[in-house]
Amino acid sequence: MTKQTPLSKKINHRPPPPPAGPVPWDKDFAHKLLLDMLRIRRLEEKAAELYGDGKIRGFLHLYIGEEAVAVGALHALAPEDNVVATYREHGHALVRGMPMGALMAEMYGKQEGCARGRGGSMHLFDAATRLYGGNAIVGGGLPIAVGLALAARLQGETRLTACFFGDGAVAEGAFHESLNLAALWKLPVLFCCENNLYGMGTAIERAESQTDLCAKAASYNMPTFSADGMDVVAVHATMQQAVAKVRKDAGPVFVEFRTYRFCAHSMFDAELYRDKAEVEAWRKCGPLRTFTARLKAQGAGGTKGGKAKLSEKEFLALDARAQAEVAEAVTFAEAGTWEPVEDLLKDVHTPEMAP
Ligand SMILES: Cc1ncc(C[n+]2csc(CCOP(=O)(O)OP(=O)(O)O)c2C)c(N)n1
Repeated sequence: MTKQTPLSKKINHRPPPPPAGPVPWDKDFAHKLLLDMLRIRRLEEKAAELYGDGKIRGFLHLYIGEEAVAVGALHALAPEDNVVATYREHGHALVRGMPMGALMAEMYGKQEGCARGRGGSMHLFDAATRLYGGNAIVGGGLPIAVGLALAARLQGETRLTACFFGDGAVAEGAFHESLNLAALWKLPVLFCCENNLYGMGTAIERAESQTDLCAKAASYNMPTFSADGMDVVAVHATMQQAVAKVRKDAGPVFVEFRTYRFCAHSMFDAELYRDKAEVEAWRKCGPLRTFTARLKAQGAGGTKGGKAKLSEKEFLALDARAQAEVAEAVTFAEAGTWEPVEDLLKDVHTPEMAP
């Protein structure tokens, strides 16, 4: 830990008690969400390795530890809803339905990637699944989400727009402008804050005068919810309530998911701002670990429509599926092609400068 200036207000950085108790889902749904968490985890473990090998370059921000948020929340949306995310968006893209090969090829910079290899890890985009980015600008997605919701309103569509952003975005002007306008015009936006306690190396209490993010959002006159983002069951249930509220009132709602990233901010972060013991404590209540344990505690061999259960064999089979998908995605990306140099100015709208 480096020595830092005193804080205005100390907040609790300890993890919540690990989620416990029965999982109120049928087996198919529980396994589907577990598989999605495994797909994100295995994809990102591989991405970190590929980064070390120089196959993936530029910035890479891992979502490991936060998987329950994207998985629980996005499974509460309809396919026609819009999603806007941040640069930490591999999980959101996968759960929304982006093929893993297109995601991996994008990280490689190959033209078979979802954005022709021009965006990289931070700019995943997929019109087919209504994923409107991936955005490198902190808070940059919020005005886009409000615009998408306004467009839907003007076109007489009922879709809502879910916008994911970090706690770091809450100190940005774009956050305040977006919440204000969405509330004033009663636009159907679901503001989903992934509060992992840090914006890069800055703890939330060093950046926010008000660390109760729901209180902040409520000042814009909108309903708020807060959930344990380490518990996929709680995330899903809270998101379902929030979605229902947006659809019923056609106005914005703010949801805070209290979560934690297990890895460094990006691949260039020595992590001098937090104790190893703090990270270890959160890892112990990791979303994959606790959800798996809860399902296993319910026994093996659950049937469709019955109580969700999981045997070790079933867990290993799901994990093998996730790993096979990652291996296929790597093969796809490796076989991908570079955009020819003569195409590089295609779709660039700035006029060519005179020599
Ligand atoms: C407008 C802007 N300011 C600063 C940065 C540099 N920056 C990149 S990530 C980051 C921290 C954001 O933290 P948070 O929103 O909590 O998201 P997390 O990385 O924790 O998921 C900052 C300050 C940026 N990308 N955009």
